[in-house]
Amino acid sequence: MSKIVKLDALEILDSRGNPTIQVMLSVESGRTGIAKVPSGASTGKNEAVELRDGDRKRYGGKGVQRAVENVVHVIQPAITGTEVCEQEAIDEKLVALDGTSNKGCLGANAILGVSVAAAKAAACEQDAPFYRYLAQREAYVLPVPMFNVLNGGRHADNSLDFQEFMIAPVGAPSFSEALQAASETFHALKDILQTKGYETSVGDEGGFAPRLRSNEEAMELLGSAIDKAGYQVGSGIAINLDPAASEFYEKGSYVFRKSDQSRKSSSEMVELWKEWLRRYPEVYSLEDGLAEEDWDGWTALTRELGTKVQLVADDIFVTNPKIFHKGIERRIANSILIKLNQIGTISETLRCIEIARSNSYTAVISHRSGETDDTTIADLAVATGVGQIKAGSVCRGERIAKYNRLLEIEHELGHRASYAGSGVYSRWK
Ligand code: 2PG
Ligand code: MG
Repeated sequence: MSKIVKLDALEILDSRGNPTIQVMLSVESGRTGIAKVPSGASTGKNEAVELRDGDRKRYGGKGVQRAVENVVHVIQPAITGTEVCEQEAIDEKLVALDGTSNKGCLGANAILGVSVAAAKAAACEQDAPFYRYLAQREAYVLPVPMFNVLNGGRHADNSLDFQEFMIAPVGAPSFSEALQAASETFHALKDILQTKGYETSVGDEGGFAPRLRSNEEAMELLGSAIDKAGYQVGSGIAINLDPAASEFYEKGSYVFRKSDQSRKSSSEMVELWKEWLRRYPEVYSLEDGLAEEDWDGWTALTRELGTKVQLVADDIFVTNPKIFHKGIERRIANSILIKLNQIGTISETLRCIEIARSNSYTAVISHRSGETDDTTIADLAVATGVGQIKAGSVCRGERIAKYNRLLEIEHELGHRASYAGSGVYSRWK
């Protein structure tokens, strides 16, 4: 047992060069936990509030000095003396201290930094790796990684309306072989893009961001890359999508502004997805196929496709237990995307995963498009055993940090580690 004795915080930069917060929390024994908070671009409207200074003279208003001050001057006095291993008590205190329903007072960035730094310090106190501190298990499952190798939407300045085209090596025997398959496919894709005269610069999540003619062309290129790398499209490497449809939803219609300017109603979008899944059976997971406001559309989409494909709710549920419950009542989706900073504490994040489990929803642990070298989500994926993670492409240090951490965990666990693999995939076919 060890009590929290000190909190410190500082403004650092994320992978887009924007400010974010780092929190350091120390306990009586002198041990410290450090957390660096990520930041999204295609954010859901109901996400917990990321507190920014709004002072245009610094970082275009994106500074986080107020969040830093909240950690040092408001949160520190309130949680000093609390047992570091009592995560729920710490998180409850943080939520109560903030006092709002969206963490808009202290900032979810400040709160999450403290929540995660506390958990990290507690793990250190117990001399346990972080995943083992979060959940003690006999055997651990390494997640199927979804690599976002073609970026569009808000994450890239190109002609793709859909945000993420991901490859998921479901057929690999182990996590390390999944990573290898993804890397080989990524490089095969690069060769193909070069041969076709496309640019090979990368977007925010490390995927290529070429000016392709259409979303369909992206699917074809991925199929060719998987093939060129020597893997089976579908059974070896599946293709997953996050079109992030909230981003192109305007006044009740879906408008394809980056490509052909066409417009679709909600029911036409449901038809589009039915057609896509017929045409591309290698897709087992579709995230945010519809917008966060389009609840009726989501119910219709789930009715039509919910037994055929994993329908992941990101913007619409925003890792919020209350909203998730409402969504379950409305029969929306069959999977939830888990992003710590959408809700702001470890305890509420774990609660969402529990709700998913007890309602037969799957869960996918996720990074944000603005990241740091923090690897919390890798440990969280292994601790919870959800079997799926998305942490960007096989490129850019802040993405690779998560995958390398998973390699480290796999190595450390040896035979006690299994790989989720096609078990995830076959459930949806
Ligand atoms: C998403 C995420 C992460 P952002 O939409 O799922 O890939 O993007 O962090 O910009 O919300
Ligand atoms: Mg998303």
